[in-house]
Amino acid sequence: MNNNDENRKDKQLEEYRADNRGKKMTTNQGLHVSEDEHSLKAGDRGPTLMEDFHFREKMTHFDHERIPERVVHARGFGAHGYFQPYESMAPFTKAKFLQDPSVKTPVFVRFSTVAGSKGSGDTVRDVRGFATKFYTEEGNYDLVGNNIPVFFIQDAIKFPDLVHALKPEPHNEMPQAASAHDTFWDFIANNRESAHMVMWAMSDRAIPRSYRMMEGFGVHTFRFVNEQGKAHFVKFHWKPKLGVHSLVWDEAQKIAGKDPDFHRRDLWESIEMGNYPEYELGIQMIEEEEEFKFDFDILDPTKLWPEEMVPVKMIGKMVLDRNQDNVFSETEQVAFHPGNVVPGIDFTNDPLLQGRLFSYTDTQLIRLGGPNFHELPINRPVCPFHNNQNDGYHRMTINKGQAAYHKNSLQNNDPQPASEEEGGYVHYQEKVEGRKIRQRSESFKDHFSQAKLFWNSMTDPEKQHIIKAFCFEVGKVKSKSVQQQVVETISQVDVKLARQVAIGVGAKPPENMDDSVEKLTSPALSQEKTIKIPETRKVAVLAADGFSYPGLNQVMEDLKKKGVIAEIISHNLGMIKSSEGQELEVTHTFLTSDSVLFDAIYVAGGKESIDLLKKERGALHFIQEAYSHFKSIGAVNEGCDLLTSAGIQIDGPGVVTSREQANLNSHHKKFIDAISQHRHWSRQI
Ligand code: HDD
Repeated sequence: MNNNDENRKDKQLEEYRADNRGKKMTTNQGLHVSEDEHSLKAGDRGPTLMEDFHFREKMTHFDHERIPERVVHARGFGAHGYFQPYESMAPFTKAKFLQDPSVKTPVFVRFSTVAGSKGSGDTVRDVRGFATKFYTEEGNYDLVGNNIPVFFIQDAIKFPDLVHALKPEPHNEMPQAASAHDTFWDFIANNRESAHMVMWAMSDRAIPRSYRMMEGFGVHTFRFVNEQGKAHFVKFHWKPKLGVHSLVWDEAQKIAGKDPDFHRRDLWESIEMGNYPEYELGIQMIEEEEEFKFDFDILDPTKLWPEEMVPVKMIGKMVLDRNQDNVFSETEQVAFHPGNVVPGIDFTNDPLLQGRLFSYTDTQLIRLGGPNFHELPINRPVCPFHNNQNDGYHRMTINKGQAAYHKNSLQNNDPQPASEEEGGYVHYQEKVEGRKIRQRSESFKDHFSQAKLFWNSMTDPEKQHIIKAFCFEVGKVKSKSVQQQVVETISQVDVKLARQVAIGVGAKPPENMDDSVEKLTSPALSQEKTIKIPETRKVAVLAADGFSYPGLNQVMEDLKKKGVIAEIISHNLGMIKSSEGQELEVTHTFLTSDSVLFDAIYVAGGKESIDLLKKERGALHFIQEAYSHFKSIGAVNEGCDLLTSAGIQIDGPGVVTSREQANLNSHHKKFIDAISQHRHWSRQI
């Protein structure tokens, strides 16, 4: 196999693909099956016979179809693609996949939610996993990150506690896929290292609009090591080409009922349509000599490196351009591990990272049923792999020869370790010395400065969303004591925030309201300054029989030119007929769809159409709900009357209307600009 072929993983997977179409059915032994609807019985009303091997095999396989879901990140969805560097990173790392801008490395990415079970909703308030497997010519490199750059805890030994607190409570297994319950908030109030992360988790970051519109972070500080052995501390970022955008909380909750698969559907459909999700890989680097120059410990995973202090350099791009063939074989069986590294990328002493290096292999053993999960098609490296490990459940390879140990003199079949020059992995020779202690470094003890930095960097609407999120979550907590403790914890971040939350949940507001401390900010933390473009946004066009064809046809064309996807919503499926006689196909009805599944609404003109829509409660609800979720609303001619009937203020923020046929071009341009803004927070709801 050509090591530089960007399709090399796909070609490898092809060897394992099976296509049942047009084939005759056999047993797993290859025997042709003549009958698949009746078990073998003694007489047509008699008992089933034990000798019915086809029944036994079919039923046994079915009985064993499930494997344990992941203990965290159970619900996920993957896609294939490639990564391509912009320039050689040789001065900083010898990792081969980061050397040559002409080489594309195949990748498989799995996005996930953390808390919910495999069948839970996509749009719950949660951290999102963003795990990437690079199939490099030097072996698999896994960047197992999240969409939030910091973590809840500093030491991996606390991970089981965090997860036990977050997951549904053990006595009644509630609530599903939600952190709004007593044990989670009890954990937060009593483990103050979580203060920074919980600010992110209560922010809009935890309810992304799409996997295509969220950032990814490696979280930990890793090391880049170059050919000469010089190291740099490095943090990894994924920056989405479409910008970072979120849902509003009410919308997210409704989508979880209307379409629990919202995020996976969005990813799947975008790839099917050729709207390939794209992310740039960015790195922040710190010289080894500068390790102690910051007012936070750069090895502390509850701290980020403010981008204004340590700029992010974009070093390549990742494009997801192929959907998986089978979710179980790919999304479910893929096994990530932050310890899967390649020469040129190394670890640091971050105690969270160190513990992760144990946990991931361990969990795959129970999840995938033995030590040979690396042989599963999705996990196989694209380069050859040889060692003396053998046997175990589900071994696929047939290792030839008498001796399976190194060193041996009987045969020359034992793989030899490679020197560093030959690509052998050599750990970075950091000098390490210390007493054996169970203790946290003093430099890890500031839990609030960056939580404050995050809060102070938010715009007003973002702050309002955070306050509401706290009020919702802590408001669901039953223990008054826990509620009070949470208020006290967040008063360390911001007293005004704590006061608002206290009022919201009926707790005692903080006594000391002095917030005269210096308010540092990092503008890069706010989503408001993100990329704002209309591409791939979804618009619901409301129309019925008697719509005005020229206007609707033109808006559909203009939206399409800008990469906006428009779908017609009406009373029934089938065709609607314009007043001029032309027909258009309806995509969804008011019953099968909902405004929460769209980014914007457009009401077509045409008196007859609007008269019909005015009688349709679903149409009015569509508009009112979209308005209350701050979405762009466009209307032309009689369409404006429907907005008025829905109680919408014409020409308020993000409401783009026109009654002049001659001005349609500029009207559509304004509507598309409004869609690019994502949401119109200045709207008074
Ligand atoms: Fe983890 C899965 C990300 C801390 C133990 N983790 C998992 C996945 C992601 C992350 C994206 C899903 C991978 C997939 O799609 O299959 N985890 C993180 C990040 C962390 C983090 C960004 C902090 C920086 N994790 C963490 C700690 C531990 C674990 C501290 C334990 C010591 N994580 C696991 C696990 C999982 C997992 C139990 C469950 C399923 C799996 O590994 O394959 O081993």
